[in-house]
Amino acid sequence: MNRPVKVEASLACANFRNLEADIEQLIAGGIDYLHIDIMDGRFVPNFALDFGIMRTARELCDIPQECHLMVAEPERYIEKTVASGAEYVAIHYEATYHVQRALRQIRDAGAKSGIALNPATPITNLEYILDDIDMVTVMTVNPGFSGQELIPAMLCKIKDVSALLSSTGHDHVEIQVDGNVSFEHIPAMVAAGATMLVGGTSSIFHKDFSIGQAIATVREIVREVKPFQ
Ligand code: S6P
Ligand code: MG
Repeated sequence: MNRPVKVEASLACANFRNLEADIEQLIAGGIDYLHIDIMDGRFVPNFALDFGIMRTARELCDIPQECHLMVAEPERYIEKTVASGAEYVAIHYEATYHVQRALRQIRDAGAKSGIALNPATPITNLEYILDDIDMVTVMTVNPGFSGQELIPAMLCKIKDVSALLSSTGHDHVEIQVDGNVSFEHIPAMVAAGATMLVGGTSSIFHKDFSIGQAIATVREIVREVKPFQ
């Protein structure tokens, strides 16, 4: 798989005391997507962003938005998420009884469809929905919080998803990685096949770097990666 790697900023990790300043830096740094985490306090034990934040971000910039719904029964919110400006909507495999129908609903609403897998969810669950997805999100931590440690087995999972997509003629499906996408882990993630990198506190919003420096560093690291043979 040889596709340009997209660099994304996880908006939940931005400085909400001065969101506009962070967004200006993201624009200047040429970030590819804003990753919007929506949490309902039920599917995950936490709350995060909402449609209001999506609209605010749209008022501040044209950076495309990509929305990660960490909510139970996401089918209840798909149209609203798309209407709020999401180019991609990712739902969790574990969050609905009717995964395929919900994926269709995303496309019918006019967005690209993503399926997110919790760390323990096997990739065999993708087998019969490959034609219904534009993106697979490999959760490299358990969803719900930023600042967690990578689960090492997830590097193997990225590679397995990549092999599954290649062997079934679904190379166009993006592989997103979400959770502890750090400067240190990016080489292994990209070498394994990741094409969309969600950067939070461990890269794009790293406390020791400016946002501009962080984006440039991520791009530099990505350029150096040699794919697995
Ligand atoms: C986690 C959420 C993620 C985080 C991101 C934080 O539930 O889906 O998008 O916001 O992973 O990044 P980091 O670098 O702090 O792990
Ligand atoms: Mg996320």
